Amino acid sequence: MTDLSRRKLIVTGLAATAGVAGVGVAAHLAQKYGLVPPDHGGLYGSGETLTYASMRLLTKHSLAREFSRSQISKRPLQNEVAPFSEEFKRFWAGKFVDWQLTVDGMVERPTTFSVDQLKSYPSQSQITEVVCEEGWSYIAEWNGVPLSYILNLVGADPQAKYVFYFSIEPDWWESIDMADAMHPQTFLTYGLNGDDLPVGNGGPLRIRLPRQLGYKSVKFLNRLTVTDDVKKFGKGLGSISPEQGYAWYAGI
Ligand SMILES: Nc1nc2c(c(=O)[nH]1)N[C@H]1C(S)=C(S)[C@@H](COP(=O)(O)O)O[C@H]1N2
Ligand SMILES: [Mo]
Repeated sequence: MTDLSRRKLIVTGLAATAGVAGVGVAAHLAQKYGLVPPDHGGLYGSGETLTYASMRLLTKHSLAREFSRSQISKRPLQNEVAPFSEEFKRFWAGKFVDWQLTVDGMVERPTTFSVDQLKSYPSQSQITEVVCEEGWSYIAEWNGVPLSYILNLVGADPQAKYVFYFSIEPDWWESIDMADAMHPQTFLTYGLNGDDLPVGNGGPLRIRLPRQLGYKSVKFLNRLTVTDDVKKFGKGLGSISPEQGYAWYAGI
């Protein structure tokens, strides 16, 4: 099932349960609590708003399922990526010692981190599932540092609404709200199943966001920006996904 049809089902189900008046109430609540996603296309009856708002109200503090070591998939799948740029190949040839993650925007101390610096912070692991909107999934152990740790380190403005994040691949950029950015399972990962994160899975650095579909877990991460202003990026829909027909909020 495509992400779109899945979303329609959720919305249809919600609307059926809530009734037409309920949809209006949900839309009202969404607006009141700032739960209107950047890619909403008009508030009333908007599938994006209902999905995001209802999931946020229900699941703000919920955890994605974690698995045991014995449930790790035999081979982590690697989705196809576009051909690597010359720039990326140079980083790769240098074993990524020069790779940098820049963190800027609404932060007290804009900072640039190397992968080794990120590795020097308290490392955590999670055994979670990557779920692609195309219908496949696998379970793996991810090593990294919680994004919340880095946001606290740079002094991210607690009032800011979003974290935008970018890959060295120009067509891969996303954003999440602060609830997901500070969520304990949102990691900057540099390790997979006990080894360095393979390039095929987004090495040297990738965000892992197990509560959303795979496409939100952007590979080859090189910049994070804390912001309130979604309009500054692309067409102002929160990420490149809505520009291509996928939802900005891809909760699972
Ligand atoms: N930079 C970048 N990040 C990306 C992608 C990509 O092509 N480029 N593919 C996304 C999609 S659609 C999925 S499902 C997951 C797949 O992760 P995997 O290759 O580790 O299985 O990565 C996501 N992150
Ligand atoms: Mo995907």
